[in-house]
Amino acid sequence: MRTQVGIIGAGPAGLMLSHLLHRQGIESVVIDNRSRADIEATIRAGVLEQGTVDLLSDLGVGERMRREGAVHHGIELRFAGRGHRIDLYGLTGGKAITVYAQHEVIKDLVAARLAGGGTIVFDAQDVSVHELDRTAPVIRYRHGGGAWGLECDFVAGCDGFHGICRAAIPQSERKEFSRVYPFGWFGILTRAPPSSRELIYAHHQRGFALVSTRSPDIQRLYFQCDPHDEVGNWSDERIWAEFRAWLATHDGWAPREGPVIQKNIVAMRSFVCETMRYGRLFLAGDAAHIVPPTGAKGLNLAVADVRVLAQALTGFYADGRHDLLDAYPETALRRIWRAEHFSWWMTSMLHRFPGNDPFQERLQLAELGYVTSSRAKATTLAENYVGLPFE
Ligand code: RFL
Ligand code: PHB
Repeated sequence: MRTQVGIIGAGPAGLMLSHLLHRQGIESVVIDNRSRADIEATIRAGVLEQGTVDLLSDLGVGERMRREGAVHHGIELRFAGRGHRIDLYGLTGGKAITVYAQHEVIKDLVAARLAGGGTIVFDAQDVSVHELDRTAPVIRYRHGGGAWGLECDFVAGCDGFHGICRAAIPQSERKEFSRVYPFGWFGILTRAPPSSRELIYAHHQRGFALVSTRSPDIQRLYFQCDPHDEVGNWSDERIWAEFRAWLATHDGWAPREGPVIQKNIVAMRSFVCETMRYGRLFLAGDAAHIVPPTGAKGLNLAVADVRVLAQALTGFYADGRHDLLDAYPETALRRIWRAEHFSWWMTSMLHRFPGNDPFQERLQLAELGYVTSSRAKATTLAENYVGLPFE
């Protein structure tokens, strides 16, 4: 088998890349080690930046998102028992975010790619990459009882944080930066109508909580937890008691409660792998970087990476240019480090750190007070949250 670009991973990065390449007449094959049902059912992100929304629409895969996604013009920061609105729309000259679940984006991207004649290999096993420093790298994998080799011009490593592509870059060529946070997020889906028209990011003495939505009758909520805790330790009653306490306001606000239909615990880390290229292998998305979800940036960054990578590959195939491919890591890393900083800042401002002393808590409250009273500081939050313009 042969293709122009072999893409490992059918997450947002890999699927978007294959759409972007297809639009330019460049062939690709996407290979994932999970089943289609599995990738379409994994609950993750919810917030899409304006640029991500526009790109999905440009690619002709935004129809259901426009119909079912919810456009939000603001978010609430809640602390010391009071809510403060950040007017994203007003502060950014008319930009907004769309709340539309990542697995719905995945469903739309997979369906459109298959309908357009694209090849996505699901359930591949023992995926490995070879000859990356030659002109014809090879992806090997097992599928349907047979062993396969896919020869390509380039390999796109879009296989997430735990994938095999980053590890295929020799250690001596990689510089990695990381921070593991001493807390996780306990996430639930609950069958109840939205508690609030906009997302609520809440700072409480005992920790951070977030109120998000999925649809008119499903909510997504999170609270900060011990990353080593287990979901089995948490009954619905115990979960709701935490949300009620952490989200309480002086005027008696309470979340709308319903049966908890899904629970999971997410670890929190920041991570960047510098160099996102080795020979003919290019990393994109979570394979190269991780942000804590507080800034809602991970999926959006994955999309921004492949936007740059697709332009570079187009330059190569259309005009024989190598310069854009050479510049890919540097171009992508500028946006990545900005998003790393924003996500770290939001995380630091809103979470309780173990051993949080009263001094640190007062600093957080001072910063939250400033963000919600200074137009300049609120604009900093707003323009990063809706997504900075592409270069
Ligand atoms: P993905 O989505 O992890 O996809 C990688 C794909 O690669 C496959 N794979 C392999 N395939 C073949 N061989 C192997 N050896 C393979 N190993 C792995 C996997 O099966 C998978 O299908 O990476 P990608 O495409 O880079 O996308 C990244 C995003 O998924 C991630 O950054 C976001 O989910 C982060 N995130 C959020 N991002 C946002 O932009 N907005 C949000 O509101 C937001 N909220 C979140 C989030 C992530 C969360 N969790 C669970 C970490 C909320 C949460 C709770
Ligand atoms: C979500 O809806 O899952 C969500 C929203 C905002 C975040 C992270 C996750 O910052």
